[in-house]
Amino acid sequence: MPNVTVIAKPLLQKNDQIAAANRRLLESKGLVGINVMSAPGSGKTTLLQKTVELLGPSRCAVLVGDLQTTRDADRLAAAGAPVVQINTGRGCHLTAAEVADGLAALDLAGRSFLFIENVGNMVCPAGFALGEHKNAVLMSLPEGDDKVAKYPTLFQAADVVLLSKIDLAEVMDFDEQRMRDDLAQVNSRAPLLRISTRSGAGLQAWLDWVQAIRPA
Ligand SMILES: Nc1nc2c(ncn2[C@@H]2O[C@H](COP(=O)(O)OP(=O)(O)O)[C@@H](O)[C@H]2O)c(=O)[nH]1
Ligand SMILES: [Mg+2]
Repeated sequence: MPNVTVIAKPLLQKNDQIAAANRRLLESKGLVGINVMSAPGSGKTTLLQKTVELLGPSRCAVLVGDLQTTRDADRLAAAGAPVVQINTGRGCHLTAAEVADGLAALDLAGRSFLFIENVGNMVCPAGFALGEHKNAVLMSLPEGDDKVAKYPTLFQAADVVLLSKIDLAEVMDFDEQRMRDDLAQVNSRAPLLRISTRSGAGLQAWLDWVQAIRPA
């Protein structure tokens, strides 16, 4: 299948070049970038709302990708940070070029953290670098304990895994040890943080992880 290789490789190379330029831009302005990925509904926007509030809106900027609507941008703007919503139409993930356009529309001066909420999807986002320094992958407890095993590529890309909505543990059948065993098979370096934006559990550990990020 040489044609597939010939076509796909330059596309990914181009994306990687733009991602590298995005990373340089962030570093020149003193920011670290965090790419937040998960299935739709895992709690990305809610976590970023809390994160912006707790870190301080003046330290943060946010890009958010969805196929349609500005609903997430509206929620994140209410938390006080500058936000750009990227509508991908049919696109199941953000690209580095879309992030470059988003960065151009954000005032990054004096800020420390760029959070990128990727399009909700457990497959496509992990294949496209955006210029981030770290990848945060959420999975929520109601999604079921088999998701790491079923979607390993997403979890392989993670620098941290957030098990979200742990306040629902009592009402769900979720075998956490099974999920941890699956994670150990695909990614032994990413810490697993148990969080709930509802109860506040684990949020300090997440903030500590974010604030420890340094450009590579
Ligand atoms: N019980 C519970 N619900 C949550 C938690 N975090 C988010 N949710 C709910 O999950 C739904 C999806 O959250 P959202 O942040 O929009 O997810 P996203 O699609 O990944 O951005 C919303 O109804 C949230 O209120 C949590 O920690 N516990
Ligand atoms: Mg969202």
